[in-house]
Amino acid sequence: CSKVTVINIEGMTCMSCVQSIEGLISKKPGVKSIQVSLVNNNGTVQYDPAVTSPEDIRAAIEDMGFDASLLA
Ligand code: 9UX
Repeated sequence: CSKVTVINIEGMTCMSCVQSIEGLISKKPGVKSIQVSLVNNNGTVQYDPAVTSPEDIRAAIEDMGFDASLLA
């Protein structure tokens, strides 16, 4: 099964931020794909809800030093 969530990410200032988030989060179990946008300050994540959750992914991005929040 597969779901999509959009996570707001504040604090990204260069493309290396984008690449480090994509690189690390894409390796997280249950994450099928992630595409981060610097201009939109967000990340679109396709994930398996049996393995991970939007809150879990949000917390992982937060742990990298960014201010991440779930959209309503
Ligand atoms: Mo760029 Mo992002 O020098 O944490 S990698 S700001």
